[in-house]
Amino acid sequence: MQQYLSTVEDVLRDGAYKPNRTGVDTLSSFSAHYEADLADGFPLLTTKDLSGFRWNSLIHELLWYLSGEEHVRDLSEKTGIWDAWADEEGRLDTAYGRFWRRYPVPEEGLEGETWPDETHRWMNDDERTFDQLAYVLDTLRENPNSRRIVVNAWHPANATVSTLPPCHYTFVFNVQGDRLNLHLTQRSGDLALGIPFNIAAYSILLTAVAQRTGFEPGTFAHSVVDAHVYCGTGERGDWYGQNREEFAERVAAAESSDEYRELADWVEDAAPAEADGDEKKDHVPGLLRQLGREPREKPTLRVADKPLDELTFDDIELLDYDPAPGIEFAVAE
Ligand code: THF
Repeated sequence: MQQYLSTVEDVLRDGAYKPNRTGVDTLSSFSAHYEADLADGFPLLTTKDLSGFRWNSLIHELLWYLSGEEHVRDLSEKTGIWDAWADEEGRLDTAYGRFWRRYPVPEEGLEGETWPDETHRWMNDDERTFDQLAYVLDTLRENPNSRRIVVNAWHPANATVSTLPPCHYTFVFNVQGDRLNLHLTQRSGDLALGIPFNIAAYSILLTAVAQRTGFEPGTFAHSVVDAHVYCGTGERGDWYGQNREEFAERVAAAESSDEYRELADWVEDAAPAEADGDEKKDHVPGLLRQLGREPREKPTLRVADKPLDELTFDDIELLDYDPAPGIEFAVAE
């Protein structure tokens, strides 16, 4: 996906050096936007291998969103990618599915407000929660021209106490002709790790929802407010701040894959070594090597034709995927 590589290049060249709560510094840009037309194929990155254990993690993460669970107890048996943010009982506020499937509804509102009662169509039985995904599927079937087909994972009050409020916090479905489009807004995006998973997961969701409502999968559009590349802890991270201009100039000058590789080697040589335990938290050299790779033919996605709530791992198939080798990045917590 060329648009992904351009975004990474933009952030490495123009991004501001920005330390943050994780202790792993970043190069960060405001407002990245790109689109992928699913009619051209499934936009899984081909410039690094996302099959095998990475595909396993990203599919189980999506199935977990769909499940509505507010804990990682079952997800943890399949992948550890969410474990760092859960409490001892496995609970976490960023459990997207909790908001997608069970968004809290007040008992009673202030004067002048209206809220659904328990018998309302999309309210879940026995709890004051609302199933946003059921609302989406029904509305696409009954009133496809609606401009209110919004799913919201952001709860302002919860966000102030949560250890990690949702990053990709709202998405909107939009019908044009026979095409169903999805626009995702993300407040914060880790370009090396999270974003490739998000592109894949929401493209699968768009495909599955389109199939179930009689539309062709259309465009996946992604807006990322703070798009960043993690560049390491301690002196390693500081180095990018101190050498911001020279590094930016070198990124701007690199064009061929050999030049990107040389630049990655220069960074590895010039920047202080990562501390023990912090290896690969600097994503810059890996992304520079990735920038030197040509995107390949897009793979094909096949999703079995059954209700969303019955989808399992084997129902989501990846065909004709021929990626470049995988790249190892460590996650900032
Ligand atoms: N925090 C940070 N710093 N980056 C993120 O991408 C991120 N997430 C979630 C919550 N906080 C975040 C967690 N999602 C990987 C992928 C997604 C994650 C966390 C980690 C990861 O390490 N991926 C590896 C494969 C690891 C595996 O499969 O075990 C990779 O190479 O892709 C954004 O949603």
